[in-house]
Amino acid sequence: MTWFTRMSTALLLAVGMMGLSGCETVASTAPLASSADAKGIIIHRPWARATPGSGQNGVVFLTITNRSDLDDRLVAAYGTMAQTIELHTHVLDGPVMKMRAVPYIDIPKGQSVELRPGGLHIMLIQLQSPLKEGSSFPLTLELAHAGRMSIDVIVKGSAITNGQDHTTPSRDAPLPHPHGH
Ligand SMILES: [Cu+2]
Repeated sequence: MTWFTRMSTALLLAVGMMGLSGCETVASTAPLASSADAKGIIIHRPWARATPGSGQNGVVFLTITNRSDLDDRLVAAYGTMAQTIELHTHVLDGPVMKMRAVPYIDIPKGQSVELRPGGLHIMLIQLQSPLKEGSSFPLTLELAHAGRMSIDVIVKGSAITNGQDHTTPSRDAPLPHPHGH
């Protein structure tokens, strides 16, 4: 579970930068809320798969919780680690899962939306350099109402990555859920 320890540390850092005291207590406390927090959007566990070489594509997964009173949507992601960053989903095309770019990802009020292997994800097209396990990189998310928020994405190793194939359904074990709710 070393990746988990690393991720927890980095997540705490990211949470600290957002002025939050921990994701369990965000809604009721957060006395020094950042603008992102004031708008009730919380990003949980952002992570990316390690990539073996350069000139490749990467994928970012995370969970977005909307504790605001407004339906929101993720409309874009920005960063310098890749030439192009898109929002993607997977759709079944006959027997084959394929990726499709989507213009936005709805985050309804009061709900959490999980970007995860085999489903919605943020696509990093043409990485500037490989994503190394244990490292992290900044990413900016843009939401229609909440605006832009910066996060740190943790790079995890992936035993199941086989070359370019991220179009097949993932057999990843479910992520541990650190907060027991
Ligand atoms: Cu994709």
